[in-house]
Amino acid sequence: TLTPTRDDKFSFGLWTLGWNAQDQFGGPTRPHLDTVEAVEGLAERGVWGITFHDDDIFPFESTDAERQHEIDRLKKVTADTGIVVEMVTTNLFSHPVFKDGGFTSNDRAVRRFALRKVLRNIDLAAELGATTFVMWGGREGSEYDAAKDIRGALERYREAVNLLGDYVVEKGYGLKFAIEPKPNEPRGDILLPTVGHALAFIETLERPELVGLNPETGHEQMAGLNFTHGIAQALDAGKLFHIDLNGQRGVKFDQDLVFGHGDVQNAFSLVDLLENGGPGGTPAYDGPRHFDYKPSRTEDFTGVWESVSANMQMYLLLKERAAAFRADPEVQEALAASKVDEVNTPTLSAGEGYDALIADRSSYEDFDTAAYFGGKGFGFVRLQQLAMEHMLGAR
Ligand code: GLT
Ligand code: MN
Ligand code: MN
Ligand code: MN
Repeated sequence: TLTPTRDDKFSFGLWTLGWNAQDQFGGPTRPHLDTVEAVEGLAERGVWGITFHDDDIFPFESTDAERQHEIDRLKKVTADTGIVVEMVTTNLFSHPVFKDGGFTSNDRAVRRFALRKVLRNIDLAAELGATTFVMWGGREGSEYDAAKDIRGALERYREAVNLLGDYVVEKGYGLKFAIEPKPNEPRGDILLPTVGHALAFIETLERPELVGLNPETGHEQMAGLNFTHGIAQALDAGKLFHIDLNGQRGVKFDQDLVFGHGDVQNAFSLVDLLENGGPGGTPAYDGPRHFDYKPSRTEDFTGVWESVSANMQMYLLLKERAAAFRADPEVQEALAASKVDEVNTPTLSAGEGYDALIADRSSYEDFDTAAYFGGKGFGFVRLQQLAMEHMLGAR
């Protein structure tokens, strides 16, 4: 069960394993990884899908012929391997022209250029059969409060997403958009920094139904937030359109570790939610299990491929552990003792309103808080210990 297959719907960004490991403090430690070699290696390892930015496939200033040549190579290798292009995104952050953002740069000409770059790549996404178009606005933000009118920038963000919505609807493309929040890095502060900020923004759009989220594990955890909680709220809002799985250890720079190599407890609860959190213990999310990580700078290509497999192994291990946790009668009993399922019972009875609640003396006047609870605890620690024992393979 720990051998990845296409049915697991694992997918990888080409910029992840393809990263040459250049960082702020030093040059690349690995050469460029060619698209064809990357896709073939992924296919051999049971991967189902890939994702990419325009600039991952053809360099920023490619001629039309160079661009088409690379697209043709990609089409051939996906056809040969059966790998699906499930998501496409646009690079609006690497080139210096985007130093103050793409959709929200103070410079209007840059914003018009950014929109054209995205529109062109939406055509490519549709042509390749992608169903999700991610928008990670890494350069949309500021370092200095006086330098950015945040409300104006949000207006421009909205103007951009509304225009892209018009475009896909009028072209009849089967694409939906997924906004990827991140609190900071590369900008000092990025717009739409968390799942919550992005959810609120989506509701201000002209076509909110076309726009959801692509939350990334590490990005929420960089803000000290609980990723599983964020995913649960995205599901509650019907906005979990896509996901970026990786690892992060606490509030610091974006580590992009292998999934599960960061906060493993939170990874366990996440996999449990995704796989078993739907009605009657069915999957709560049926989209791609997409990894957005970076093979550490210390690794050579052997290590790169080890890390590709490690992401999938961690996911499958946690899935297996979560299933064992759910199936354990002792866990079932502990869950019941902790009243975990009782939160699904509505607080009011059917047809009951505030008048009936106020008339119900047992709910207040006759509710003896001391006698009722009598110092009794919820037993959450025991439940957590059982979860840990399952997670560590001790049960
Ligand atoms: C970049 C970023 C990721 C985003 C990618 C999509 S690009 O690598 O760090 O989190 O998901 O634009
Ligand atoms: Mn990241
Ligand atoms: Mn990243
Ligand atoms: Mn990401």
